[in-house]
Amino acid sequence: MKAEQLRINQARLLAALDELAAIGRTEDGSCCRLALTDEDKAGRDLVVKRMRELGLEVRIDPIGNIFGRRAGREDIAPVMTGSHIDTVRTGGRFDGCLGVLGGLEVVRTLNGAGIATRRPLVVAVFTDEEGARFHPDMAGSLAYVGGLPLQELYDTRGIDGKRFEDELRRIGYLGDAPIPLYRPHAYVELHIEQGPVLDIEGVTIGAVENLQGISWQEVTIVGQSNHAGTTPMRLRHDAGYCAAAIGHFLRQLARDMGGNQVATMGKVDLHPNLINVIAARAKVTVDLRNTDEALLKQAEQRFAGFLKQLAADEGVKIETRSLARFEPVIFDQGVADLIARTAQRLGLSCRPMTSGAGHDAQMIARIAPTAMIFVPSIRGISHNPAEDTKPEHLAAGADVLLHTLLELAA
Ligand code: HGY
Ligand code: MN
Ligand code: MN
Repeated sequence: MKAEQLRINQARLLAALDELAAIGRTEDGSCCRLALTDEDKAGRDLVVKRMRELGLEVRIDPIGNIFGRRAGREDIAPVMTGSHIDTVRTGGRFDGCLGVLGGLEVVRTLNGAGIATRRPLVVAVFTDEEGARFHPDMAGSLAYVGGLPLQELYDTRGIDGKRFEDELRRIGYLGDAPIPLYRPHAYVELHIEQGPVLDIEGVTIGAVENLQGISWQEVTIVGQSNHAGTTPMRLRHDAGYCAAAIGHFLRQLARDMGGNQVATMGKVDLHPNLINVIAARAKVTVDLRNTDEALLKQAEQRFAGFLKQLAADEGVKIETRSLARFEPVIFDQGVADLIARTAQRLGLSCRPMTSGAGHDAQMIARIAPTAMIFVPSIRGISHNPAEDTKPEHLAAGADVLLHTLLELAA
């Protein structure tokens, strides 16, 4: 069969996605494989096994990043694809996994057709993309490109207090490959959109040209615990109220700024967290994002000003700690155009996209020409067990990946 007639096998791809989704499934149907947990290990073990069955040379680096390499006719810089298989606590079946298993389905299709490529192909699984347990997000790919010193990553404590290096060693994925093992000729990542745009517009493929900036911080408020019944309102230093005020301010801030500004208070921990005690302490996380760096900075500054005023008004101490800060990323226009041309050649509707979510591609873009392929998320739902994408869209995304990689590896 001629290369351009090649298509991936949809049933095989769906079966591979279901097989991985079963690992770490919780009773509400979520995929829960937080980075470096036993569930993450089980997912890694499965993917490594499938890579070996496909004849890929499997290498693991000291960050726990996994690489499956398919030899090319020439031993030169490879074309790389991949993503992550760690999840948030309420993960869906496709976030990250589609990029990894889509890459393996491309390999399976090429093996079946006996097609050799000039350049080697590499399918990568990057460690701790979600950053939900060990901040920041995209930690594995960030360290891979030298944006985060290895020792700093190793000493990072998770939200459960465990050390990154100890957990990586415990699950047996502290490898010895050099960092970076490969400087790819190009990198293309297939991922669900996780937003509503493609679904609402009825478009099948997104050629992702850029990705918004991300600012994560942890805010610690220290007030004074006191009796909920006897303490007059004017004498309170209520950390619980301050946490609520922060959530309200963030919503107002995003509304006032409009445009692409988004703001989320995702995690709230109160101490002592009891009905009749004014909270002594509160720890909240703040996720600010914007496609425009100057506006993201403005959002951060307005938030900092609000915290200062809140501390003065409430007589509490407020400290912030940055957990992640990534500027907006422009992907390689040539690779994005190739994705769009490939989609058109395959008769698929396509439109340029901006990514609202962070992805490993934004880090690999620092060392290689990079872009992403999006497929629709039904109702834009993600980080939620209801995350869903039509089977034909999953297959369409993998077909665009197949032909984009073939062209880049020629
Ligand atoms: O946070 C993100 O955007 C990604 O899901 N890690
Ligand atoms: Mn993802
Ligand atoms: Mn995610």
